[in-house]
Amino acid sequence: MRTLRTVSEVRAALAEPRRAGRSIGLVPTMGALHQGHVSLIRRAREDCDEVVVSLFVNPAQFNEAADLAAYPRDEARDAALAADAGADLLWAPAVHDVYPPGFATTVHVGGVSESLEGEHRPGHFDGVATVVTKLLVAVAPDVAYFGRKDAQQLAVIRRLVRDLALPLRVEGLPTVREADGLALSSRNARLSPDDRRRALALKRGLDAAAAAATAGTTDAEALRAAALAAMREHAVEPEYLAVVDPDTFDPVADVNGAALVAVAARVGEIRLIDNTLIGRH
Ligand code: PAJ
Repeated sequence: MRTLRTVSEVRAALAEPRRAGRSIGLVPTMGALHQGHVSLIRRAREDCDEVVVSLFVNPAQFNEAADLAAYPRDEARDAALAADAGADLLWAPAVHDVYPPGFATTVHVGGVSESLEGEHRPGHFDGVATVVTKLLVAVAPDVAYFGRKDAQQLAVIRRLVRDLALPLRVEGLPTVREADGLALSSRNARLSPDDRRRALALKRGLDAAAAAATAGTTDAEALRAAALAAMREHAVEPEYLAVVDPDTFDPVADVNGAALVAVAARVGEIRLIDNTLIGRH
């Protein structure tokens, strides 16, 4: 596996494989790789001839300076994990490679980016959409891989790719979890032992909503109430807890097709998100 820094290096490295008709898969990450990231890289390895993993802690998508400062960084460890999972190229640019002096462009995806994460993290999805556009344009992959753990991000990226008619397929892969159900996240390492136990509130809340849906409840308020009660058993209050359409992220009042239950909560200092699909899907 080779490590590259600049957009020109990436273009040069992919020119020959592209000429030879080899398929290219891209897995965008911010590093601190865990088994969730590894599942995306492995899938790209199965599907594609050339696997590119990008590693860039994107300042533009952090709406809290402290969160950006505390974000774990260990390129050597990430490089070893990416290579082991089957990556051919690791693109780990510096901030000035992605945002050279005078950079003045923002990609804004309307609609789907406005609720939930968009409301609670102002500017976050503009930062995500801008950097992902830059990664997609530089690598020009046939397939790009994202996790359903960040369901709204996935919906924003699908909208972006459709709206700009970018010639690639977007794959959304299932959330990888710890044995007890906690969704893997680079931020989990920063939970204290007590908060690690309380962090289960999110999954337990989602499970309660899913169980109520399976038992026949379709009213979103009743589903939310079931989830809230389960979360409170762990002494966690959600920042938001919503039943939404999985494509538009508009609220759903009565679930009669597929719906997504999405939750965000602060556990100690750490902000966590999770979601689950309910209904017919
Ligand atoms: P990051 O948080 O590093 O996540 C990179 C990819 O891994 C995302 O597509 C995310 O949804 C996926 N992922 C994270 N945890 C997962 C889990 N437990 N199971 C399955 N997949 C998981 O998301 C970002 O980086 C950034 O916003 C990025 C898209 C790279 C743009 O900067």
